[in-house]
Amino acid sequence: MSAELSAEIKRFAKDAGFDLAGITPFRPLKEAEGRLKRWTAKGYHGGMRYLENFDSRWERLRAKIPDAGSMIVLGVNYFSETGRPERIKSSLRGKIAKYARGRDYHEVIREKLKGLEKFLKGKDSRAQCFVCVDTEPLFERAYAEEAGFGFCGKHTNLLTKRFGPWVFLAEVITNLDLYPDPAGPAGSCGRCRKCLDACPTKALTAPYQMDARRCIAYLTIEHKGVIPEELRPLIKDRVFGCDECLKACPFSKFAKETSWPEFESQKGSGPFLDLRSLFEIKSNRAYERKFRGTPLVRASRKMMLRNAAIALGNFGSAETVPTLRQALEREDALVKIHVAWALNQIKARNKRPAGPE
Ligand code: B12
Repeated sequence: MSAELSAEIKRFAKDAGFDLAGITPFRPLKEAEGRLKRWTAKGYHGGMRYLENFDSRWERLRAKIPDAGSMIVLGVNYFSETGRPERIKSSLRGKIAKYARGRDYHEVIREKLKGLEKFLKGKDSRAQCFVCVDTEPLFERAYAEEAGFGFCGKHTNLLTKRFGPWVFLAEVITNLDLYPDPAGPAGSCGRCRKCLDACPTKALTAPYQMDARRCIAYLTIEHKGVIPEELRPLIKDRVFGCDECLKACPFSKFAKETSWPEFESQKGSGPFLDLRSLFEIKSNRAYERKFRGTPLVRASRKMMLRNAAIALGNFGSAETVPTLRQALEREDALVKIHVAWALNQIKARNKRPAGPE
């Protein structure tokens, strides 16, 4: 086991721009697996069926490098407050969660991980590596805890003392025999319940327990069907993801501007989309072209129009009626259902006598 090589790898990762780097054994995490099974048994994962096949996916991952025993865990601070002055009228703005405002982190981080892989192979020609970011069957937050990054908060996200919760996680699995870092001192949220109280849809049903079927991130990005009517008003103007539990977290005081230019707002869609102009995107291809290289392509055009219709319904502004009426004629069933709901909301809002809410 090489302590020297391990230190060198972490230095290289930091020089390459990673904000956090640590090493932990690559091994199954039985406790987290048990939690995942209990979670999916309750149906809390909604339509994210891939979370049900953890065991077979894990076996396939292990088979890629049968003698892998180490994992290099990386963290990237993505918090960004920079941006261009907002030109979209406030009643037409659909909000994007912070993680999705710049370039697609999967692509950006994978590219950097490849650099790390090259470095490892240069150090030892027998080195085999597999790079992961988000999509592999790994409990990324639990491994990050083990690598000493911090601890899991009641909102279920990893909290770090250097950047708060605003970090992406990524890993390199390798057969190099590396020296593991000690897990950080056990942290705790104590009695704090700010994230649970702040969740607009009460998706955090208990500390460390999320019912994804109510989470705005799930509903706007992963869920492909109709959004339950009772949740629509609570979504407000959020069209892609949600940050409320993280913003309410006291650890957000540790947030600092990212040093990754790719995650600055001006490199992607930015913090807001013009809801009306989304309806001018007429084909899936045009949608993909417009948002290529950003996380927004994770949602399809019709999912985004569904989300936009909900936001317009919540704004209740009569000026968007012509756009919505046109969509009611042209779009398919999923969009229509939400557009019809939005038109009803606008009608109800504009019938009410003027005056304070
Ligand atoms: C599925 C998924 C989602 C789902 C479900 C979220 C969830 N909480 O599981 C949805 C779509 C809702 C989602 C939303 C978001 N996600 Co997401 N998501 C994932 C994914 C792909 C898998 C997560 C998973 O395995 N869930 C399964 C269940 C069983 O996990 P769990 O119940 O939360 O249990 C874990 C912890 O809570 C903890 N735990 C559970 N119980 C207990 C009890 C105690 C006492 C303790 C101490 C700990 C603890 O241990 C478990 C194992 O780690 C990961 C990537 C990955 N491969 O890990 C990204 C990931 C978790 N997501 C991420 C991000 C950024 C987000 C959003 C912030 C995006 C946004 N702004 O819209 C939101 C945050 C919402 C939230 N509060 O979680 C980051 C989080 C980084 C971080 N700092 O933690 C990850 C790691 C992706 C990445 N590579 O960076 N996500």
